[in-house]
Amino acid sequence: MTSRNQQLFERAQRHIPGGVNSPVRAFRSVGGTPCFFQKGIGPKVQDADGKWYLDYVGSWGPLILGHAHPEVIAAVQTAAVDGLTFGAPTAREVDIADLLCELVPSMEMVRLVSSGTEATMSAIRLARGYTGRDVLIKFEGCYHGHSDSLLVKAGSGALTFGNPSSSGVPADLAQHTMVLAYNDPQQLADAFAEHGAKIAAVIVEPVVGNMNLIVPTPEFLRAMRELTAKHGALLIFDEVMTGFRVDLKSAQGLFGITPDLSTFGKVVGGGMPLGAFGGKREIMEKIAPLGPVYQAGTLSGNPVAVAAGLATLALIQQPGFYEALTAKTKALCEGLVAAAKKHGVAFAAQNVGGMFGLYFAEKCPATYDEVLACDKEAFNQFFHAMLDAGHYFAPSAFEAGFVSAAHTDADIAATVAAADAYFATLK
Ligand code: KE4
Repeated sequence: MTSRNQQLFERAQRHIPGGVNSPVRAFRSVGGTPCFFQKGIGPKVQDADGKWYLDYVGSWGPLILGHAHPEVIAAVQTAAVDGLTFGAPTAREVDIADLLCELVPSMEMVRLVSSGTEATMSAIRLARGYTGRDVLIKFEGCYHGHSDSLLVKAGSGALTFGNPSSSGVPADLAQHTMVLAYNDPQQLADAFAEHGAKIAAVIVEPVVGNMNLIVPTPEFLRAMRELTAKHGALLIFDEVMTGFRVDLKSAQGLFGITPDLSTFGKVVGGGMPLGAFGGKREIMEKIAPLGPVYQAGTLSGNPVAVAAGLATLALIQQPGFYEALTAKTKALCEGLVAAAKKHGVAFAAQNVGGMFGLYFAEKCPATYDEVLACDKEAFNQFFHAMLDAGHYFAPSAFEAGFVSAAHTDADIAATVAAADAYFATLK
């Protein structure tokens, strides 16, 4: 008997490419039929067959409070009954702009958009407009959304310019993007030595969540701050995933690095379509209608999305919120590592605040190449065993995972116990 998930997936593929509205959801990396979810409550989601799972994806990061938090739902309902959108300024946008600039001291001004992709695309255009330069540096394994300049893979040589990593991206646009190795300060220094005067910006995930989780070395972060300042390039911290996820101060506060521009998404909208980019006033004043860098959006600053964001940002400021979230995420990682060790399984895990990485390897990777060396097939088997047991992890060995404030210690213990039972079968 085909499951409801299978029926829906078959039907979905008739009119939606791959049956999904975002590729990673299709389970192509792990195999099998994707889950179609119909309900979420706190740390749990229910699929179309009525099966419940403890959710460690949380919609890829936004749901730091868990699913359907009553105060967030109430805020959305209150806003929605007054109208869904006006295409005109609203008081709520002023409120969230004030709050974001208070919570992120490096931001003196902020512009709201509807996704992380829009945030990074706009920040890059702004950096190019502000500096009058074209070259963008990104790092292999980092993902910043799907705007053309970011869908670029490393060039043939170390310091050569990039080639498209997607069809439809013009080669002569990709040529303006240089893709370097994450956590390699020397290579970054060499790039600036050779091309410094042409570099508009460096964009970086200050904790990587898109090649599994990779933690930056202090030397790497310091190098990018010093080199961009020295050569008149802008440092863009893409905090779409790390923003309000790793700490209330985001990654920039956690690491003590002040970027020139920051981008946000996910948590900032509490599960509704909201992104933002911001930074120093003298840079942001280049944005239309004040300045020559055009940027716009029909639903930018949407009042219903902003209401969800404001409710979320209020709740995460509660005393002890990040201490508790970090402790639970750490307990998950330590519990999984201890269970794997007990059964002689090569496994490592680490967390930064409320995001974590799981690796079938002897130790946590620190570079893209080390991530590629992890046992992807072992992860895929783990993924499906845990899914069958009712624990939903990211359907890819190259994604980070997320814990929410709604996960209880008992939920974490139940997931560790399920993993222990699975690891025992590997002996
Ligand atoms: P969105 O356009 O998906 O809102 O944000 C793009 C983006 C930008 N920057 C970072 C650091 C991101 O992680 C993302 C999006 N993250 C992925 C998860 N790997 C979203 C999931 C998906 O693509 O479906």
